[in-house]
Amino acid sequence: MKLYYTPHTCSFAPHIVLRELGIEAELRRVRIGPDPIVVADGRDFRELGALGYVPLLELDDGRVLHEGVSILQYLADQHPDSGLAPAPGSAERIELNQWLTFISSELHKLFSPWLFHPEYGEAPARIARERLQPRLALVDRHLAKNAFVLGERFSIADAYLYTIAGWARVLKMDLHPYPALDAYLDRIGQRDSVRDALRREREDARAQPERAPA
Ligand SMILES: N[C@@H](CCC(=O)N[C@@H](CS)C(=O)NCC(=O)O)C(=O)O
Repeated sequence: MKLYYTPHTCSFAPHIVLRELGIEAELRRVRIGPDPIVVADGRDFRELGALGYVPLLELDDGRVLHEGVSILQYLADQHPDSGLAPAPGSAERIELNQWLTFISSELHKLFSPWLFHPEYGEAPARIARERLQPRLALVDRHLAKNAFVLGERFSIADAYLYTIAGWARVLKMDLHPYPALDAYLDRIGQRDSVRDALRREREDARAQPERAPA
């Protein structure tokens, strides 16, 4: 199995889940942007994913999975005993789906033009700052009452929320209005899976310097 990833991006969520599951996937670093490449061999990354987005998960049978939310669910569903996702069809699974969709459409896609597309100018930052406030407040209210997104237990939604909401810190947003979210980011950041994934991405970057674009 190969995870196509870029440091500091949403691909960190499936990487956390791989570490939670103890799966030794190969890491394939991608330089995203207008001419995305697989760093190891300089291959045009759009040969694998038309939009040039990470994450992609290449399975051992050659299938390539895209869309972070489905990759997270694929990994969890392959290992139902992990408890990383409730059983398909259950009420808890619907709750998980709601949260994954919320994180993807209401948080991730507000942050990402701001974070990854400086060519769009100031507008994405202004719009994101404004629209993120009520969304982060909603998350904060939920985390004030729940240790994890689904309550008492870590799930794939936490891997995703930690990754995306963590961008607020990268972008130096003031998190004082969201103390429960702030504490949650500290808490999840201490998990072995998160620290291990971070360490592996750093080691990979050191071991595999980027080639100049062809
Ligand atoms: N719909 C995709 C979006 C993934 C996505 O936005 N990936 C970002 C990094 S967080 C990316 O690769 N951006 C490259 C670009 O915008 O060119 C998913 O949810 O997996």
